[in-house]
Amino acid sequence: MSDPNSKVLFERAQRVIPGGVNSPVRAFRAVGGEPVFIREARGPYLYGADGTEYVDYVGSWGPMILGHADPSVIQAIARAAALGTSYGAPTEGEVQLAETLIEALPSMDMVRLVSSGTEAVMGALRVARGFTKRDLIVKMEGGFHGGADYLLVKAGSGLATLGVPDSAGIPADVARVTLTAPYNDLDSIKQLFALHPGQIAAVIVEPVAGNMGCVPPTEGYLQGLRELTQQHGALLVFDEVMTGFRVAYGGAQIRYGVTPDLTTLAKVVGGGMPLGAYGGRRDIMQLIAPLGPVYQAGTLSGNPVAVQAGRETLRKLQAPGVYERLEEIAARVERAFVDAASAAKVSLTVQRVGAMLTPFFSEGPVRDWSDAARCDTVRFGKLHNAMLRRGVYWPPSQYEAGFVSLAHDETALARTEAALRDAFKTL
Ligand code: KE4
Repeated sequence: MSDPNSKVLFERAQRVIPGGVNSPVRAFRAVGGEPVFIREARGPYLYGADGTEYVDYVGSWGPMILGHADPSVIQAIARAAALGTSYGAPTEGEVQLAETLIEALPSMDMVRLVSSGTEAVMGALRVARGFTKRDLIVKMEGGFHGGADYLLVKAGSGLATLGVPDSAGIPADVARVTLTAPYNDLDSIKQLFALHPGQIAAVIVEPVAGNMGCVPPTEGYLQGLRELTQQHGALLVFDEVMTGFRVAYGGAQIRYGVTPDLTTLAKVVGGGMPLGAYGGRRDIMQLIAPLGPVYQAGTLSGNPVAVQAGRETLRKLQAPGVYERLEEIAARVERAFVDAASAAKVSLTVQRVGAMLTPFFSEGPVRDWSDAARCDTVRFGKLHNAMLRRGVYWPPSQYEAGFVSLAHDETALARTEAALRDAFKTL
């Protein structure tokens, strides 16, 4: 640990917060060492407690697609906050954000704003069960959809990172209603429908998996899920919490041209403030209280400050050329990994979709969780530490995606390339 201030803060934190962090993956357990405490961030940079500058590729796990402390987003937040931080009553901003989301996503006729991706997923799956009057949910091994009990089954992200795919504290009866299948495997979905005829309410999928590292859908996979769910009267739920406005303006349903029945969003749409959303077909969404019998509520749902952060973020993402620029930046980071690994004769597989990517210490392509689980996570940890020591802050887990932002400029990218060239030599 090079940052003494972080060391002191971490010791204090561990006395009062489990593991010293408010979300497990931040603890650096998978990569060794101790977490860097962050004092501030600007553009592509994070600044550690001791002032050390890092080129940031975590981006708060996805939201910071414009870069940190974007001036106009900060201004939107300040302006909104000066008018009061929360009313518990409807506001014009919520309507405007809802209209923007509906315009951007083909799947959305109506949308409900909440405060996190977890809440968005819980709402979407509850209305899917209410609509179909069925109980079973299908998720993919290595898929992560937030903290709802029944979804912490063979889950990715922090659970995969810690090697505990199933969380403790989940009653067997709850886990029983969740079926799992390998990602990118349509036959297994066909089998589940055959085994549980008329009982599956929904299939939820990350249309580009990000929580086992970045794993793209194979050709025809998403369309296959669309057809199978339609055929069996189940709903298709795209969890676009990570991919929404990240892999295209709108998300993976735009990039791959497959329209689900329901979509969940968070991260980018909140611009770094707590905001999530779920939405879809009108005939489904009309079941939600107060219109219908499916109950979902939230004190800070549609929070006026978060809404303005999200609105300003999406407004800036509508500018011409934004996604071409993100593609260029991310392709350059991908190239940097490939070139550094090749120069050091290290076998590496880099997988990228748009502005999200993962370097896998894997002999071949990573198509699903079983491939991802074979990666050399020890070597990944060594690379992470070597990059950190050279001022590049990469997500501290092999089973996470890295994110670029529009703020990653020539200086930040050149520093990244130099750091990677050096770091790979130490592996
Ligand atoms: P939140 O409740 O964390 O806002 O969203 C949960 C969620 C739902 N769906 C997908 C596809 C997600 O990736 C997430 C959360 N992502 C993780 C990182 N992979 C959040 C970071 C963390 O757990 O600290």
